[in-house]
Amino acid sequence: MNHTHKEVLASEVTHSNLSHYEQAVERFSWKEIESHFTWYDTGKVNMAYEAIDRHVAEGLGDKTALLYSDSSREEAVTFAQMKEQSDKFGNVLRKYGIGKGDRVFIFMPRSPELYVSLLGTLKVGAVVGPLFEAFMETAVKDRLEDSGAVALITTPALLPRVKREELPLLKHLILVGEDIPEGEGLLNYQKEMEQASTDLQIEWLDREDGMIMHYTSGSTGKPKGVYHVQNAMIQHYYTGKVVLDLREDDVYWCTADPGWVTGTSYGIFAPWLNGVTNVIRGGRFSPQDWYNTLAKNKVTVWYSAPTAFRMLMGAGSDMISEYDLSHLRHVLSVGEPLNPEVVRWGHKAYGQRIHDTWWMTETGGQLICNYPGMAIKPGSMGRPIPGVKAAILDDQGREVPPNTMGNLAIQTPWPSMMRQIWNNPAKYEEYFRIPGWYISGDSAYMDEEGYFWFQGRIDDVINSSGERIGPFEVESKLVEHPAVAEAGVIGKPDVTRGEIIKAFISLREGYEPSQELKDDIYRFVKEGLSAHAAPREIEFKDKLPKTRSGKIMRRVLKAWELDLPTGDLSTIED
Ligand code: 6R9
Repeated sequence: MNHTHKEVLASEVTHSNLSHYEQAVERFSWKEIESHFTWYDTGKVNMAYEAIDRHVAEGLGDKTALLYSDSSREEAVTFAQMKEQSDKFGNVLRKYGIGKGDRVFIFMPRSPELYVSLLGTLKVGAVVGPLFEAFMETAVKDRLEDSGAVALITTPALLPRVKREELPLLKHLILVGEDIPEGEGLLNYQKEMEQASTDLQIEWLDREDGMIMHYTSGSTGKPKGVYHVQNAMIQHYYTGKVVLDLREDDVYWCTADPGWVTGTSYGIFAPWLNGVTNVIRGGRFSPQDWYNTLAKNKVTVWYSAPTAFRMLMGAGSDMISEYDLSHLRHVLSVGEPLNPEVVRWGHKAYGQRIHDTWWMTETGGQLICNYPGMAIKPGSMGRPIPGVKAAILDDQGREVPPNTMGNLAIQTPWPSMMRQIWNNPAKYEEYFRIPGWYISGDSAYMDEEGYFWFQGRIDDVINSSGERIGPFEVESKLVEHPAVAEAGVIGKPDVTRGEIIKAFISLREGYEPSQELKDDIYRFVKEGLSAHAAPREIEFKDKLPKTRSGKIMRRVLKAWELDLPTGDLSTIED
């Protein structure tokens, strides 16, 4: 395979840019970045201190940390208020004996309380686990059970999705909102906060102590608990500077929910480690709402995702003139391949080049990026940031020549690299099976100028609207439906969402294919697992292609779907 990519966005390709990059790489030292932190001298660390308290100590207490809004609420929280609130929340947790190393999960829609409780959890040294609000019963239970969470912060509306009787370790539920039910283990956030002292002794930690867990999907098995440690803050801080280009007076908006890694690494940590004002908008996506959020808050740096940009592109350029977006200085994207067409459209529509960035839940922070001052080649994820070496390896771990597709790999370690898959050391080892390298599971190639080009996933993981969905989790839910005998799930290409979930299903005796049945199965997954994991397309089949060992061959399903040759069928059942 040979690719030549001549196209580069106007006026940005100069050799001085490239040599600027080489120089940055030359000069780079992670040690130098570390010297920014207070713990450089003390050796003891706490993310919440560096993100919030430190700025108060340095006289920025009155600066706005959080600019929150949704359709019914608007609030500005200063760094000093954020410190005080999170200190209080830390004391609430301490009162119930929760501390260092305990897992505390958060399951609620975005709100100032979500951010306060996340920071307060970190302050007592507990490991925080944010869960996306759309998760239903099974998804919530699997994650709380695997992590052994002892406390959950949630809302009365979401409480019915928490199967407490099946979660013996989950002792405390802290409920945020109105009409808080009473009962054993149920705590009222507001009441607890009213009684809590603002005087908190922060839990000082080692750099390798736990900080946050995000569950993410692989191609087999249940979701994996990706475990990150305090040390990750080096990467969050640094990439906030050089990739997000954050400066003191910036107003920054990351559109991701904290239930996904982008919503914490870049929705919480990077902006606050850099002391900038962080915009959080609750509620659902609409083009008007988003443009209004940008205009009203005078957002300068905006981090979003290809699906959102595609939807904005679909809504047309005309409406943009109704909003004052003149404050925008820097726009970035992550989560899925960013189509060259979208980059070109963004350039015209916003006068901004959309900077693609590549990284994963497991990597904890950005690794391959387009960053300010760099020539953008639309369709490319960019180049490894200084301090990071990426390569394309064949299956034996040998680097392949430029323009050859292979495994996208990162040389180990880097500061925000995951340190564990919770309860699953074997899974963890799989990523590092080639000594000295982390194998991402993505395939890509590198061109002669060191730019990386995404090609696809090597496994069966589905990426719908930037959210990673493991086919196994969906298939497991599907077979719980009384009509479903077997199910195989694939990602089907979709113009807006990147991929949608398509399920191939064989029915049990006595059930007949029908539209009603499809609707019912869709609802079953939506209500049992989550809306984003529900199959928007279902096809009934008498039989599914399986290996002799009984594994459903998703690649055959995919080939059927895309009208491609089915490839090697030597392991198929019959
Ligand atoms: C941060 C985040 C990771 C997977 C990753 C890849 C895909 C992310 C991308 C991209 C093409 C980009 N991905 N960024 N694909 N271009 N710029 O998204 O983490 O949810 O764990 O997803 O997403 O396939 O392996 P996560």
